[in-house]
Amino acid sequence: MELEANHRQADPCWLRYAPVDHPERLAQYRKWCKELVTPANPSPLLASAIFELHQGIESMLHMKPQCVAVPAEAYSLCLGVKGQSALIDEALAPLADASEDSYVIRTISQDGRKHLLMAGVSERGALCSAFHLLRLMQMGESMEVINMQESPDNGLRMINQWDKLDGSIERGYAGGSIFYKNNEIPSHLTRVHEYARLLASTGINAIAINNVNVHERESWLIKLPMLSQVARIADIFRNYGITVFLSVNFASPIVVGHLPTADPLDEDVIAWWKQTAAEIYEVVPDFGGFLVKADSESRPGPFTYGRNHVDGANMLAEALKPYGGLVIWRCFVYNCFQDWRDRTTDRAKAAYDHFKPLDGQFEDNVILQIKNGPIDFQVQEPVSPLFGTMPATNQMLELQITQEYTGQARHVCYLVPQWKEILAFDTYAQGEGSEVAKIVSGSLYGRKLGGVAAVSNIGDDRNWTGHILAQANLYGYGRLVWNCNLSAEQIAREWIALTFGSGSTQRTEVILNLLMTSWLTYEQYTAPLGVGWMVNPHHHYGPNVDGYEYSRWGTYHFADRDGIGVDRTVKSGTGYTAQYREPNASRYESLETCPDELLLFFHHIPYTHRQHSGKTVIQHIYDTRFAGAEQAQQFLDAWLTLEGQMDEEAFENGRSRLLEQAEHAREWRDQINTYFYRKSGIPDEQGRTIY
Ligand code: GCV
Repeated sequence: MELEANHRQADPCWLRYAPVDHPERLAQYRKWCKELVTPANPSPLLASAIFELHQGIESMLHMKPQCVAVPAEAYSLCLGVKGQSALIDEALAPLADASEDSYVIRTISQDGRKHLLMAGVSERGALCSAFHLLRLMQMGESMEVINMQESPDNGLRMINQWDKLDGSIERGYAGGSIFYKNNEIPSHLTRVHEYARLLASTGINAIAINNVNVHERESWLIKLPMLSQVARIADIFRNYGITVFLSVNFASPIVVGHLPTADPLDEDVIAWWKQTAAEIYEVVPDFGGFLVKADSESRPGPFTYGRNHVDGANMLAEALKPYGGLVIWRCFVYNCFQDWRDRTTDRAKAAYDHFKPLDGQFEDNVILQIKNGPIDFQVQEPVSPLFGTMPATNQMLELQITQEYTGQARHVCYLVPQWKEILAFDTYAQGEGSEVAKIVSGSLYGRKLGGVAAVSNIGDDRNWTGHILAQANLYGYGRLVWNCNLSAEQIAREWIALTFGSGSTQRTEVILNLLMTSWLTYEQYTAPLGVGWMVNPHHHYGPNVDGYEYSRWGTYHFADRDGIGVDRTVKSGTGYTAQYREPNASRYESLETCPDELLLFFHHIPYTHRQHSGKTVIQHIYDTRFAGAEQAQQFLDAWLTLEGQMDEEAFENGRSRLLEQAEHAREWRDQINTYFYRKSGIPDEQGRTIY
């Protein structure tokens, strides 16, 4: 009952479907929406599309469309899937070679009647088209003449939940899990249903529903009776075109199966996984597959048995293959106990070193999931050099929507601009124009499987994401991985219009400016020039210059009285720059060409070194810390001008979070400036107070 009550109040986010108040638009929309032509016996997935159209239209237009099999009105909406009617097939003709989630939205005239067709190559495509039309209506677009076709850029558009069975969420900052409470899957899953709607409306088609750190309790999700509970979740997501995956413990044969080993080459282990896969597909016939974190941060893996990651991944892949299941194998593999004092050991090098030599050896249904950077979702780090270096292996990108290192839903940090930069990064894998976007979509090497996954930022908070503005990251992620060419601003504008309405230009501009400058601002008052971390160990929130949790070997950033930064050059450092192809390798290797924002990631330099901007490093640190803290205060001031322009709860949420951010940014500024002033002994040129 408690969960139901909580559900009733859940924020509809970008699906609020506010009543249309523009009289002309209202009249036009009502004209088109009197009638909804649908198949007589829709499948559950199409039924979701119909439900969404009904709900949206009723809420926006205060009218109920008539559901009919044959149009009778002069104007009608018409929802369908390939093969359903000549009309639909004709509309879909331009998408003959397009992927299955593609769709068209098109107005046509036939027999003196006008139809607005929403036609999907698949049922999922049809659902996406319905959400697209509703989005256009929410944004006040005309329905008179529409002619658009959409195909997703990425096959897998995935969400990773880091939810644990006890109801907590690793790196979750918006309350508890909506999937688990007190070591069970609750009887009411209404929030899960709402979540499926939110995700599907942005184009998401896959979700792993438990944390990649799979401990003993979570290991049992793959077996009955827990599996039948997983099936309830899969039923909900299936109706919204989203396939469910589970994270698995590599040592499950021991933990769950009571075998003496989890050696991937052991006959009993192989048989155990095959049997387990068979059981899973009995209960969840369209199960997506396994997500695996192995040999990383104390999680078990094939190394324990002297095997490699091909042995581990392929053994699971063989078990899933008969059912069309996938193994998504994470490349976040590094030894957190390594001693880096000799300056050749480098955590950043680990993923490439482990995986590059294995190219071409993985089964076709294995995809390697690679974090965007070589370290760990820092506010600024280079793109992982592993992208594009394994032409004969499926690769996908892993992003983090939850803001582990970027303010944890207490600071605003709109991450779409960062993700755009990552996707646009040219790896030169096949010469110029070999961007990460093309590698992970599979198009560069003509691979069928690929995509993007991201760690979710939702919890059971009423507004889902803790900070109201963090909803933009969840929305933006879905939209961007569907269409990587959308700009960060375009996505932000959409989100603002859908969430707050498009009525007030001033409100739109204030929120837009805040979102668009937030990543840079956050970078300005936290760790400088790509050096990373500087957060409190373990929980990763708040300033702590030496705070890296694995700092037992001394400061990871090597700051002393003369300089700072990690020398990752071939010439004198860890040699990491050699993992890039040319011209990236030389660009990062040379101090002359290394981009300023990554200077300390790649080079150890004196505080007096002059950047391309002409400023010394120490002066840059001081100036940007002051500017960032100042900007955070301006975010708050700007937000305060919006009082009365949105519901009180949203306003108050933004106000209190931005107030905390402004105060916290000053603390960041002071701690970092003080640290470097004391280390370097060089005063601020402008004589500002540094404690
Ligand atoms: C799920 C970082 C995070 C961990 C996370 C890990 C991973 O180390 O701090 O919480 O574990 O990344 O991505 O596996």
